[in-house]
Amino acid sequence: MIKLFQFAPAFGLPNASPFCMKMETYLRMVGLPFELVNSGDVFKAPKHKLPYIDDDGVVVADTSFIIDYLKGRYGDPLDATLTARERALATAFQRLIEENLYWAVVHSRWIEDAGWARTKEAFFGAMPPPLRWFVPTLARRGLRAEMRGHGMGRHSAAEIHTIGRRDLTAIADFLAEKPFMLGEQPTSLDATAHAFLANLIWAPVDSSLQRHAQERPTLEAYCQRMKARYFA
Ligand SMILES: N[C@@H](CCC(=O)N[C@@H](CS)C(=O)NCC(=O)O)C(=O)O
Repeated sequence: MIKLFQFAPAFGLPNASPFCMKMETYLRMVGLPFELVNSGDVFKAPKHKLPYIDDDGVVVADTSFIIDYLKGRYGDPLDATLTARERALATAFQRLIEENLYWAVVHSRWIEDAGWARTKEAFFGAMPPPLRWFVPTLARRGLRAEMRGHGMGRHSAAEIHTIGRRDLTAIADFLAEKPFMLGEQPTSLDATAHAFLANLIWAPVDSSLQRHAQERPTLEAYCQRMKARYFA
């Protein structure tokens, strides 16, 4: 049985970590049986990030490598028939969402004061003192350093909003009226798109990015479609 090690759910979502939610979405999409382990323990994770899986002793970290592993071991019902052009588009949108938009969302949750108040309460509210007094500050400092290392953290808040809104516009324009990102049938790109968009649109964190996404009804309709199909 596949064990999926992730953070505990928060914000009323399957997971407030878009990467953890992506992994659960993918497992549901391909219909593989799995068990959720809400350990939240990044120190036990091979790359000190969540999620990772343990598949009867085979431990794999990073959602892309996990999906590669699952495709190799259990087959590839979602992406096997994609053309080279569709694969290229999927890779490009995956990078846009996971490597760029993600950091703009991190900024809205961890750096902007209003978002930080919600994040702190949701992620650390149940933590006992004295941990609750210093762990949130250390975690926020760590995220600030990561954002700076990535480069997103070197921009002003207004510039980060511009970057994030541009990504969301690109996703909305590309999705347009299609039911799924690449057309009539769902693919693994939809695990990424759904997890990251739901984490933006449905998390109780008001931000310029959230409003921009909510103003594009096709994005919410898409999330509702994915939720009804895979999380009913
Ligand atoms: N590329 C990784 C990214 C995973 C990731 O960034 N996970 C975040 C949560 S959304 C994490 O574990 N952060 C903990 C930390 O940075 O200490 C993947 O695809 O799995």
